[in-house]
Amino acid sequence: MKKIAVALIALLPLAGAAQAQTAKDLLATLRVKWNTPTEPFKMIGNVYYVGTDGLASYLITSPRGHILIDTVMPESTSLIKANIEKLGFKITDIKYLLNTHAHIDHTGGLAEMKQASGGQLVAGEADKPLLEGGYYPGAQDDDALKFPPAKVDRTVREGDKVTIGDVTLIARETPGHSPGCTSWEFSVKEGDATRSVLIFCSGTVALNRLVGNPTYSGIVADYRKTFARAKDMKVDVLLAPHPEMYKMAEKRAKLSDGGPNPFVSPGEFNAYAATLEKAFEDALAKQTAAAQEKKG
Ligand code: 4NZ
Ligand code: ZN
Repeated sequence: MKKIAVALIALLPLAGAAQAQTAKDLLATLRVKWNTPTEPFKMIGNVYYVGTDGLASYLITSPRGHILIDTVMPESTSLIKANIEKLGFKITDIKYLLNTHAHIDHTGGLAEMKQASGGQLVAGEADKPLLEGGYYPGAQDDDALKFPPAKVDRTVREGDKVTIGDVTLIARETPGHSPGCTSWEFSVKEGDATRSVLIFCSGTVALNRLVGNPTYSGIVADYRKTFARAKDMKVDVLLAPHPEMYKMAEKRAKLSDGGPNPFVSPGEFNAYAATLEKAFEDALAKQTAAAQEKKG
């Protein structure tokens, strides 16, 4: 994990061909954990983890059909399918496929899952061209980051709802990590309690260029808008596309019958977003300094 973080940071000042090569090397390292299987399990209420050891995918079930949020790398779609079936659910009962953001590690199986389930793909409006083109924003010709394109059936903006039976998910615009980065908010019943869940899109800088030739125009303002909003969002259960973002493994190990649900962690999202904001401002300062140095 440390090695990966260092690699991501080291990557930031690079541009063009050098960056493409590094993304490829980085991907080769990340792919190992990203493609390692893990047992699917019930997290809370009607929310199930059906991802891999290193990448999340969530199944939200209802008697009227299910919602799948994100897939993983293109080569690991069979792991997601097997996990869903292992839990006793049917792929063909998936009515909606939702996406947090259009990056290969979360979209790789969308086209295949659409085909297999017959479900409708719903995503943030600004990510539609990326999903339908199968490329990383600002890196159209980087083969390492390409994924199978998937047709978006419905785009969402702030406050739009996706409903199936008694389950309603609300789209929250949290742009920056990708232009259409969409977090999904909903509530679950846990005994007598109702908990608010947020599947946060992401707020890391990762491969994004913030200055000079930015990944997309307006990226800096978008990140800042997201961090500002995060401050007053009330979230009981934080979930995200990368399981380490909310210490999934640690919490999973604490799951027990009758005990408090370890995924209930009010305030964790706000604290996590504050660390992301700091990391973003640090990365912005570094990228700005590197760009100035290059100019001379
Ligand atoms: S992400 C790679 N989704 O921004 C791709 O965390 C996407 C990410 C990280 C790393 N990559 O290709 O190495
Ligand atoms: Zn991403």
